[in-house]
Amino acid sequence: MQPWPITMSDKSDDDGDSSVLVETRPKTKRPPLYKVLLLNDDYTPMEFVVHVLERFFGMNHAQAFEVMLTVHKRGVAVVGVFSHEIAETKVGQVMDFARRHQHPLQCTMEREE
Ligand code: TYC
Repeated sequence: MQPWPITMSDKSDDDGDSSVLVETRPKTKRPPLYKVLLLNDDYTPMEFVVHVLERFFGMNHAQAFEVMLTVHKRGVAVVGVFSHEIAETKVGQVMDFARRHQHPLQCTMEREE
């Protein structure tokens, strides 16, 4: 009859080593993230940019207005950080929406270091 709980001395692996459960370095790396950048231009209306930021980047009106002004003043701003696939989708959505409305608004992505 076995007593409970089973102790190490019951197990066949009790060979005296002291680091059986040491974890090794994981060989999986986190996937890189990508910054989505919005660029300033002289023609796209401010309200259109605010709408883009609300529609595609989930910002409220105040946040969107502030980010739009940052791009307007500084020339460029990061409007979000995403996986490669999501970043590509956002860039595509913005570029397509701007083109359909005949605005020269530019949106790009850049790998985050
Ligand atoms: N500079 C534009 C204007 O004065 C506004 C603007 C802001 C355009 C941000 C693009 O990404 C942009 N109408």
